[in-house]
Amino acid sequence: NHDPEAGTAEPGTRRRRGSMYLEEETNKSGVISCIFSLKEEVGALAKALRLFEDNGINLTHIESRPSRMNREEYEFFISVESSCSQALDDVIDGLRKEISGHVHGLSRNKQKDTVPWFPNDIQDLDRFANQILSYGSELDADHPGFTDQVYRARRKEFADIAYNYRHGQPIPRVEYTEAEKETWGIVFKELKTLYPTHACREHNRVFPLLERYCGYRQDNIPQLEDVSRFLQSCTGFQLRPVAGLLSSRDFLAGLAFRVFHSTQYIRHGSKPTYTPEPDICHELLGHVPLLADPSFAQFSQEIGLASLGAPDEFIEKLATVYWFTVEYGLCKQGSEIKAYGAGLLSSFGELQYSLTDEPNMLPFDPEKTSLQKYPITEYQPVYFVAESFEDAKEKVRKFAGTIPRPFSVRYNPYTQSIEVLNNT
Ligand code: HBI
Ligand code: NLE
Ligand code: FE
Repeated sequence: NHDPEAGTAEPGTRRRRGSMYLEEETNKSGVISCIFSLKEEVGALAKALRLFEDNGINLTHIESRPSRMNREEYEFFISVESSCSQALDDVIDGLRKEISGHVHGLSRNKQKDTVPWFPNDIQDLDRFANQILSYGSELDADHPGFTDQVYRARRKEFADIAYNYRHGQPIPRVEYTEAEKETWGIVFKELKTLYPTHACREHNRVFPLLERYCGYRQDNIPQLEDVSRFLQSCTGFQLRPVAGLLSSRDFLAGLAFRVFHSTQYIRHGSKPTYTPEPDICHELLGHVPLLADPSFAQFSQEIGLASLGAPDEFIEKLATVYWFTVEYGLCKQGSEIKAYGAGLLSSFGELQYSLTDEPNMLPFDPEKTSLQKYPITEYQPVYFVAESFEDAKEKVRKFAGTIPRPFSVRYNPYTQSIEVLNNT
């Protein structure tokens, strides 16, 4: 033992030193403790400890307890000096190969080891209702509706519907005002002229069905409840009213359950061809047609599943991938490039702009795309072009595999809950 203090330290002192280590960054993984279990037999512990000796590791703590998972096993909890952390990683690998029981490394930095909370059950989504980031009923000062008292009061009504909504309830129907219907009418009419040339084939395939079954018309704003039922019959996706922007983590988590958080209010009538925030035009004209497509629905859910319990840095990357696909994606179809991103399909102005030679077009590659910075209140300077939906899905799946998460997840549609797998 080369620690000059180790031999003389009182138990109390030791604990204080332990907490100092908490703030110390010495290596990548930061593992300084581990738990391993061994079959109860002669020499088992000695064999395991030899691995530590061979790697020159000085143990500072060891204790044992009967395993609660397996009656024939004992669990050993050991700690090492933080300078041995790198070597401990090797020993943990060695233990995994050589012993019959399981091994679990513990990081000294608690923060690193903690998995962020995520909804396990579809009803858990009720907890997001009042975690709106901005807007909601509080419009930012640069919003066109900021000084419009009528518009503000109306936004509050919509926010209240969303706050009071609980999973399983029908989405309350809204009687839209003449002014609101007029705004919808302009957006609807103009976009419809662009879809045949600018929208991807999946969007164009579903759109007539929405006109037939869901009341998509220039003079009618469809009801979320009707659209949600239609979607459920196509892909199992359902809509859930939301008061405004959710955090990326919350928003993506909904997708894991095939729940799409949808605003119900409409943009301010002064600027129908582009608004930076989602509104009912964006949800119904941009998102809904693609959520009715099985392949795209699966793509969306996979992004959601990848986000559950992921570290913040990864959520940011995933949100960026979402941004450049689901919101602003372009896609090759035949010899042409078409829009499948909802932010494009709901903005007459940007949809036109996106297929001119003004913006930059780069090939979609999650590794690179996830690092691209983007503005949220103006037309995108850069778009990423996918080879096809299937190709984008495959690439995102690979990318999601790089997520540092000590478990994997699967959605059980029968119970509408998340199953957590190989969680050791
Ligand atoms: N919240 N309500 C709502 N609607 C969105 O489309 C939305 C969101 N939060 C974040 C978000 N979109 C994306 O920009 C990504 O961060 C996931
Ligand atoms: N810019 C889009 C529109 O005007 O419909 C909305 C984008 C929401 C992310
Ligand atoms: Fe959107």
